[in-house]
Amino acid sequence: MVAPGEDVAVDASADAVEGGEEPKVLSKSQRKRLNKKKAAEEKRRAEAELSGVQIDEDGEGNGAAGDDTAAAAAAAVGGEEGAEGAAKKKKKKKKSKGGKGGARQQTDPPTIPVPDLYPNGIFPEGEIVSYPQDYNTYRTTSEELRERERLEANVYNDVRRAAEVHRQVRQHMQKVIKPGIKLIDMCEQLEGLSRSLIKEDGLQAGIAFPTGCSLNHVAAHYTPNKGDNTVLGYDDVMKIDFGTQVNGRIIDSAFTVAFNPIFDPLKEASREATNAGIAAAGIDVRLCDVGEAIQEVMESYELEIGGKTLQVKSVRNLTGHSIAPYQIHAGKSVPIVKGGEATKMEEGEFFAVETFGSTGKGYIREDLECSHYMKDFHVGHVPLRLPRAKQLLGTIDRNFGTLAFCRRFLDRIGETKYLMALKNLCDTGIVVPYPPLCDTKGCHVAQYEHTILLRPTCKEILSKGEDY
Ligand SMILES: [Co+2]
Repeated sequence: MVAPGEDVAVDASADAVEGGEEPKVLSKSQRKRLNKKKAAEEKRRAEAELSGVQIDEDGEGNGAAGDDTAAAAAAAVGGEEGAEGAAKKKKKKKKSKGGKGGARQQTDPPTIPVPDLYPNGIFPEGEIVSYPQDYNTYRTTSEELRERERLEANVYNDVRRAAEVHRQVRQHMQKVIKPGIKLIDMCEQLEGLSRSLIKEDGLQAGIAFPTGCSLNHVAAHYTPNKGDNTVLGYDDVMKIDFGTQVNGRIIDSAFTVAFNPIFDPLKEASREATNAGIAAAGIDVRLCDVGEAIQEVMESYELEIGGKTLQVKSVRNLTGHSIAPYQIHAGKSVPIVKGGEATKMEEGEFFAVETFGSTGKGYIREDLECSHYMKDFHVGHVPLRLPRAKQLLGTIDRNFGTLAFCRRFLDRIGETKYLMALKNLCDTGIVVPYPPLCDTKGCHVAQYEHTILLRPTCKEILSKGEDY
């Protein structure tokens, strides 16, 4: 439903740019510059807002941008209540988009790059959650910590752009994915949409890793190679795991598709286990405690297949992970069973919280043909004798850097007959292969995953959407 107050807010912003009547909270010097050179100032203003210069006290918003600022400020200042209020506001605002002026509305199917949907360059926040731990309550209101967040405003904005693209891409694909779809076509469609919505720009913005579409007992790291004619079936359980990135800030998020309702409890187990892991996460929280919280929820579910009742198991040798710029696995693991490491989560860290629920052994091993590869993040210069391997490495450096890629990505940029060279790069340790990860044949695995950010003042579930 359109909230009238919100529409007014959006229109007021448009006027502010057109007519020179900027929100009252702008400083004098900002006002001067605005009158001087409106076009250039628009960007500058967005940046000022991003770093929290404007604070809209009444929370009504003096413009679309002011509204965003209000949300950010509320999240930072008001703790749970403020954050929730801000989240609500954002929801309303989203729905009121595409009114007379202000932000543009996405088409169906989506065709407008996300940066073009947010003309002020400010992308929506994820879900804001305050830290539950007693020792963290001071964080909600600390002015010092808010200042620390202002310094990170551009990073937050980059990763939120990647998150908004992830939401829009997946929500469209959820409508498209039906039994009978060929997986390779599905992946190419998803990746094409990611590239266009993020406004792909070399390594500055684009896909963060190949589209995983692992089926049934395959838990992760499967995407079709050229010539793979696998078609999605009614009884398949498919994990769609894909990534977007802006300036190396990665969103890694996944969901499960199954058409047969017998798998509903399996999906729910993983979805709720992931939510439990996210709820348990926090600054100075031990990773083993997150794992225990996940397992407890996961293994409280059971499902019936062919008259047999099966308890869902957490896959004990799969984990979530910390994320750093251009580094999908940055060193810390988020276990999904108890008994893990006591290492703590820290302020400012990004984590992919992902859980895998299985009807099999709950233990995976590498199997099947490899499609996923990634340069070793820490590898230095390695002298190569084979000219073809040298040339392929140059292509990988230019196109993917340290981001993961798949054989199809090499195909689409025109590489042919690269398997020997690729093997050489793997043998020398420069590139690491990531083969499919499989539980026992005949079983089914579900997965849900979000990327979260442990901000100084609150936890932000960056990839949260209305779907999951
Ligand atoms: Co992940």
